[in-house]
Amino acid sequence: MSSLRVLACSLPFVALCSTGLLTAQEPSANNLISFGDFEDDTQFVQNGLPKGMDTWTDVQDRQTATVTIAQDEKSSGNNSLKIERIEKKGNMRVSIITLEVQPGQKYRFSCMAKATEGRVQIYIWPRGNNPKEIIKDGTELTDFTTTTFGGVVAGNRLDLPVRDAENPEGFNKLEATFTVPDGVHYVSVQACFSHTLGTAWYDDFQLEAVE
Ligand SMILES: [Ca+2]
Repeated sequence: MSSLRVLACSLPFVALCSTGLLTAQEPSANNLISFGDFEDDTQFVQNGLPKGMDTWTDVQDRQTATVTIAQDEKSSGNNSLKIERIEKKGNMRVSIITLEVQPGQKYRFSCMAKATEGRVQIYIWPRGNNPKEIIKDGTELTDFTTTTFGGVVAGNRLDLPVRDAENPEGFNKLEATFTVPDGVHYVSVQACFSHTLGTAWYDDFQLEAVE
């Protein structure tokens, strides 16, 4: 009898897990990224992407991926950012936006991401007084750490190999905290999906100052 009761109680929890609802994150009122959920159609003015977003690839002579705002998979609302690889070779990064930050302040970054293979990656590039110039002297974010299951950090990059993810078939939360080093006044956030075939989706970008 008691085991039946336990089973009955656990069923709704299992149902929630299987739909991925438990992995969604609550929007933060202090989010510095204004269109991180990709739901504001009025922002989609640049190549179909939100204003301020741009793509970058190290294979300059041809396109190795397509980048769109898509509706087929999403963590919130109707839309997500979709990177679909055409070729295995090379990087494809999408710059979300450049944001002003305060030296010495701690920040928490998070987003939701899924991919059919390979790894989803986030770069957080430090910038100095010029928001358009990436610091190229090896400056790294201070105490850059992740709490994401299966996630690893290297330099200014957060990686989640799909095979190591808590939910390999669905969206996973990528989360990291860091402190802004002296001399850094801006960061640019990039979603990256590289050196693989397949498709990745990103949604619900957040960056907020924390205590
Ligand atoms: Ca969304």
